[in-house]
Amino acid sequence: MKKHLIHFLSLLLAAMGVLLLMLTGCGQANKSTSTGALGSNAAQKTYVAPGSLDEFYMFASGGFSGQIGVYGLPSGRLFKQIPVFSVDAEKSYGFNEETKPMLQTSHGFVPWDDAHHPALSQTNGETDGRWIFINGNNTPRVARVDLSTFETAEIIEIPNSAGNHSSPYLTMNTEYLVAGTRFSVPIPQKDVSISSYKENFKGALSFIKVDPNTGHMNIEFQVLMPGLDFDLATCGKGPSHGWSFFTSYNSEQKNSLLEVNASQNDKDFVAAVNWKKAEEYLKAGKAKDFPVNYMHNVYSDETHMATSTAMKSVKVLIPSECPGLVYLLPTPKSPHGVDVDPTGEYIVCSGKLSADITAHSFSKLLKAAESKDFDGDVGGVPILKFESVLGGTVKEPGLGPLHTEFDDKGFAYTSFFISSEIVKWKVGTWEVVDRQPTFYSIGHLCVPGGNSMKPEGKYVIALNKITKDRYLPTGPELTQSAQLYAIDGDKMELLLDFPTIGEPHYAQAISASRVIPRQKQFFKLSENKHPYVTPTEKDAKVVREGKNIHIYMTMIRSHFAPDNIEGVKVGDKVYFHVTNLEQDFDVPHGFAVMGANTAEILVMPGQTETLVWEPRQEGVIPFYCTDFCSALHQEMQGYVRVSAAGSGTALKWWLGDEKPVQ
Ligand code: RUQ
Ligand code: CUA
Repeated sequence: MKKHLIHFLSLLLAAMGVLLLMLTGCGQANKSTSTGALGSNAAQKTYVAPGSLDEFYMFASGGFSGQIGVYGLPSGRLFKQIPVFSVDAEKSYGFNEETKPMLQTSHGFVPWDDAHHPALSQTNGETDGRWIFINGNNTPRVARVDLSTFETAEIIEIPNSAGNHSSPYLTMNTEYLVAGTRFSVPIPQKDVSISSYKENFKGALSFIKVDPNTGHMNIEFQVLMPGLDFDLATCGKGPSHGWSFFTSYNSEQKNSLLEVNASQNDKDFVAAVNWKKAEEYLKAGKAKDFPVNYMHNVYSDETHMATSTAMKSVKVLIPSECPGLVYLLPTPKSPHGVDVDPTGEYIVCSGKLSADITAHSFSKLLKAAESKDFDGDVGGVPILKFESVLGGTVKEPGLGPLHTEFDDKGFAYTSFFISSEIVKWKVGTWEVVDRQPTFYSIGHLCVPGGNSMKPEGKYVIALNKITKDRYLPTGPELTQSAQLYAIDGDKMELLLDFPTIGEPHYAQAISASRVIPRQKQFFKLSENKHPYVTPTEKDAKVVREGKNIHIYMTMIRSHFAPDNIEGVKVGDKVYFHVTNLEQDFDVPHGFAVMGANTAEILVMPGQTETLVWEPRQEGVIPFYCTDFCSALHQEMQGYVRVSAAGSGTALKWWLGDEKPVQ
């Protein structure tokens, strides 16, 4: 019976595979790689022997998971999930008192977002291993993760935005990151008919300044564009440094049935913004202050707490009042990715509905702008003539181009969603030199440093939308997945499939050697400025303030201090402020108490975290360490006595044979 079922399942899977190949059109390409991972020494090339380290880190967005997954390459091993926009019970992110402010927005506490595009910080056009930024798509936000701790250090909300999709993309020295709105909306928001789209809706492009030392973000200005849908973006480098480029669709400016109505025009636009010019206009006082509401949340490694600040205004530049600030480049057709090649000259656009890949020339753009080679305008933003800015075309490379990255040898790699493949072509000659199928329906791809001036090359990683028959089935939802290809030879070679957490919309990778030297191993206890720190066991205490009880507790292998507490009453609010006294690498302790309506806390060495518990029943309630920290981890436990609301039980606490303190 079981055997039959398995046989039936495998037939079904095979049939699904065939069907999918027909649907995605990758059947043809499939033939050309019957070798691939099977026919070569692929296993050797991805084998990282036990105890050895990977050569690269890869940071993949989790899409609807809201987080970042950290993987090693070439092994594809998952190291960590960094909580960014979504609460994470494992690390207590968004559950403990310290990190709750990170998820504050002008809409209140928003415990989830849709994270798409990680961006590694760069210095001189090269990835530097300091920070990684990522967008929250739904409630517009940008986050910065510190790569010394692999923790989210800052989240800034973006006002006047609705769908923070074309974000975050960095300039070559991380001076700015840009964030374009996917949905145009009334700015300022107001109650109008949706069908007044053309007259009332606008799209804001935000320029967020990044402090070169601290990484702190600050919305420097916004450019108020006509009502388009801004999709993805990139920033210039080398000669084009000082400019940013945003793809857009819906040049038709429709507000319903976009799959048809926004696919009418042959060409949509790339908006080219001269941000150095914008800085001049700012200085000249050309910006208008718009009243807005947004939150700016910063986590401190000194206080081990996040703070949330309400912001009230933003500077806005209006293109029609700022000549030379922004131009529109006609671009075939509903472009998704826009990517500047490592020389900074070509702006490569992947038109989802275009047969070709179009590259604009930056030097031609400058000339066309200078000679006012215009072809009309949209809402006061001049359109440059297509022919005047065209740099080159890759003719009919595949179906559904989405995104392009570059290697260190002058080649480009473009993902094709519909034909489910990666196509390698030469920048400048525009000839296709290789193609490999992906399994299946690739979205974005990633070459280590592939959007910088100095790509590291070696691999391209496909970030796929569909896996179907590639993995063991796991119910209705199958794993999402990435595929690793070697690109150091003339031909790309498929080496490895590996599953990912959430949907990896995009990933960036970097040599591990650029990240490892910055690693923090523990937090110095002597520098802990948490308001409820307990620096030694002697300082442990319990303080009642009305109905609030603050427990200053420590943890060290393998006990809590105090571990017996009495005098808590039903109706109290108990704050366990727990400090991990360890001063060594990789020794977190956890803390959980029965019936708490929140997650455990997982406290790093030298850190303080707070768990809030509101006991509802009388009794003696245990708590314990959740992280297996020593041979006596299981003994790392304690009790809280909970008395009735009106009882006279005195507050007291102790550890071992100590006399109770009261
Ligand atoms: S993205 S593939 Cu192209 Cu934000 Cu999802
Ligand atoms: Cu501490 Cu287990």
